[in-house]
Amino acid sequence: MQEAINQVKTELGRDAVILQTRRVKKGGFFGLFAKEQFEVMAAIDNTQKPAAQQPNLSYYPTTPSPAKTVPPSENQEILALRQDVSTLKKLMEHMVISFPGTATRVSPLIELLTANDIESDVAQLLTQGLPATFEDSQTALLQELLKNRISGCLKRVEPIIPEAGCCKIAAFIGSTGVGKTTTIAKLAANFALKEGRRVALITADTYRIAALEQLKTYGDIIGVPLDIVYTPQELREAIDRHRDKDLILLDTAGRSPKNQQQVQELQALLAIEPAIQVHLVLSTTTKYSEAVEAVERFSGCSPTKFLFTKVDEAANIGTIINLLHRFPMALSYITTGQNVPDDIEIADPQKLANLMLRS
Ligand SMILES: Nc1nc2c(ncn2[C@@H]2O[C@H](COP(=O)(O)OP(=O)(O)O)[C@@H](O)[C@H]2O)c(=O)[nH]1
Ligand SMILES: [Mg+2]
Repeated sequence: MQEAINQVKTELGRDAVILQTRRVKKGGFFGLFAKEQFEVMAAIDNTQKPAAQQPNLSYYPTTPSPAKTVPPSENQEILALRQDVSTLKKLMEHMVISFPGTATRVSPLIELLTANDIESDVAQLLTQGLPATFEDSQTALLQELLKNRISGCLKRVEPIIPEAGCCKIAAFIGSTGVGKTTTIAKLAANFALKEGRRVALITADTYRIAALEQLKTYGDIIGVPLDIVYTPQELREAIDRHRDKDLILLDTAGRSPKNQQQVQELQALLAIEPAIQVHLVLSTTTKYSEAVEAVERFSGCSPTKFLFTKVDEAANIGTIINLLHRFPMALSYITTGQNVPDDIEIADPQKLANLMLRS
């Protein structure tokens, strides 16, 4: 709070009068994971100040004529905002007048969300405060509002950001066949060939020869080294060998989340280096209940990011918001096909929200 008040003093000067201070919860999933923030309302009496002492005259006008003093771009923004507010006001008035007492019907908005496999508790949260019934002409506007709410829930995006002189290590874990190895090949090709980063691959997927050969082939084509490790100690040594790289991508065996022993082995492997960022790879074609099971089983490996594959094959991607609601982690990438290296993108909340509301 003291910091907020100091900020007010810096911005408005020592004469600013604090009118009100309060703690507010902002962001999060409609209050569920909200962060506490401080709000300070302050005012400044400009009329008492001699004009000469007001360097920021355009922002603190002494006369009530904003047209003259507010910069034109700001003026337009204010006008646009006013217009938005008045449209919304009209819309809300209309809703209340036209549809009294009809709140018991299932909202078409909730129907739209659940048709896209968004769980009903999540759908309820997303539609909080929105009318249950409305005219067709208002559908587009309300859907837009929903999309904004959805993208707000997906806004924690954390892709891999290599830094020169700092060896980033990213591990990819998840069930067999979700697309870990293919995703690693896409990332390696993009970082090494398009961005000119120094990349090394390490694989701990030694269960199947075919899996080893798959990554070896990609490594050879991209021109990056591949190390094969069987034990945590070997992983330690391989990481140390590649300290000079910008990025190490670590592939893991497609453990079955049902096999707890395999997951524990993986946990022991990843535990040797705390700097490893762990991406939990899930296919968007997986049923929500199975995806939940996978997240719970792999939780011992401390993943911090979701990476969703096969968005091109999924009938809908409601699972993404369902999972984020239940497990508040970041999103890293989504993959959209089998092509290496093109079919991968940094997760884009707005784009995902659009996809999520396919009707
Ligand atoms: N349609 C589609 N297929 C994918 C995608 N990512 C991976 N695959 C395919 O899924 C299969 C399994 O991929 P792989 O990388 O071997 O999975 P891993 O067992 O998790 O390493 C392969 O046939 C891939 O081509 C994707 O985004 N879309
Ligand atoms: Mg693999």
